[in-house]
Amino acid sequence: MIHKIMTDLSVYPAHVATGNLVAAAQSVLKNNLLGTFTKPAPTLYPHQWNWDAGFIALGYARSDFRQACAEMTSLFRGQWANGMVPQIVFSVENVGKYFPGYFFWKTKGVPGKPRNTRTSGITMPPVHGFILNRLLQLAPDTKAARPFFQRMFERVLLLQRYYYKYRDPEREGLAFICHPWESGMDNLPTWEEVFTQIKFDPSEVPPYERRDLEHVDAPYRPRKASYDRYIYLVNRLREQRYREPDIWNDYPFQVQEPMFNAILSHSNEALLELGQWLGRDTGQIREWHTQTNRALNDKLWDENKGIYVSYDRVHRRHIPIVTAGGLIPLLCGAPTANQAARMIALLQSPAFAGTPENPAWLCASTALDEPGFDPCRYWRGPVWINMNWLLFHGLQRYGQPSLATVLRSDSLDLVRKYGFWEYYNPWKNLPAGEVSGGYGSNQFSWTAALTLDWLGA
Ligand code: 2M8
Repeated sequence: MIHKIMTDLSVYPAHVATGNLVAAAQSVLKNNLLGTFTKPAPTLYPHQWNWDAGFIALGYARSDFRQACAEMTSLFRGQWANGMVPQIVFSVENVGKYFPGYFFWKTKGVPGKPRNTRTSGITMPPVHGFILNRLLQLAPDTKAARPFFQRMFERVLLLQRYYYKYRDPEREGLAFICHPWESGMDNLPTWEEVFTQIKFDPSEVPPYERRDLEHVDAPYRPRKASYDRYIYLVNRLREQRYREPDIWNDYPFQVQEPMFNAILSHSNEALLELGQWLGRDTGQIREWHTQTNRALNDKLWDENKGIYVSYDRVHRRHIPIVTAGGLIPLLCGAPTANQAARMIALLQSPAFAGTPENPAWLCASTALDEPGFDPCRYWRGPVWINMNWLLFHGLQRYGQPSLATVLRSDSLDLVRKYGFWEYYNPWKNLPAGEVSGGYGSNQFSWTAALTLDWLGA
């Protein structure tokens, strides 16, 4: 199958020679730079995205620290008064090039949205705390950068507080997401399972026109049925003017997902360190961290599967689907030694590693043996470099340097073999006729940025 985006190959070679990896990765970022921030991809994603901005900042940290800071500052221009940092901060010059664009979200005039910045109305995994901490470790001059860290500390603290105040109504220590797009892993089979419980009339889906399929062929992107549901949910949110917390009394998609909460928790840990460096009181942050780690174990651990799974709080049930997100709590220190051993065994089992006859690159986004697995379709199975980066750090934390090295070397091998794609086929032996194992958008920013971070460049 040929993907349309491969027309870009005249401009960007797909195969990257090993020696040129750093230069090639830097040129991906340079080509995607749009004024003050870097867009995730040349044409598919022409605005600034929330967690992308964090990963992208790491790609600049060693070579252009000023730009690394600019990525964060630009994203937080979009922060709402309640602390929420939106999924997208729209660039005025790319109006109409992405769906759903600013006007579809109808956030204009919503109380608390910054007046001069165009944003969507939902959020994304809060990576910013630990990104900030890593930037501090890489800062060429911490004294000169202190005002930046002081400013950002306040902003990120406000963001963390937002989750505990508005997305954790029962004060459990777990934040819920209100849309698959908030997870960042938009098309997991997990969300299909939640959708089976949500009934609506087709007339409740406003008319819309997808733009993603102009850039990537349909088998690599979500199906129409999923998009209808994404848009149905956006419509519910915009009809209620994003009015938190009341809006949640009657809203059908509220899921506590393990990766999202592990990221929230790990950002708390990072803020603890930053707060101490800045001489701030960190008592509240410590409490959040303890509470979230405990709740991850009490509520989202699946003893049967040996991994963390999501909980649908509206329909009051767990969704025992095995995804890479279920392994990410290694990052925040939640798992006990026994839980970590179970997850590590699962990661090395056929569920993720494949078999000697049919080996897989680590780590498939949805486990290879899940009924909803698809090696080509967005988030249904492909390997994502940001997930591998998060897992790499989790494995290091749990004293697994050799397995962590596999995550890193598989990622770099995929980049060398195919180029800086958005996602990759997890099978090492591609089916006959498959011309490339790289899918979605080529010249993808976080793939380049995290390659740079791994290469220490
Ligand atoms: C993808 O999501 C956007 C919606 O937010 C889309 O498909 O249009 C996801 O992979 C998400 O995690 C990512 O942040 C975004 C931009 O790279 O693209």
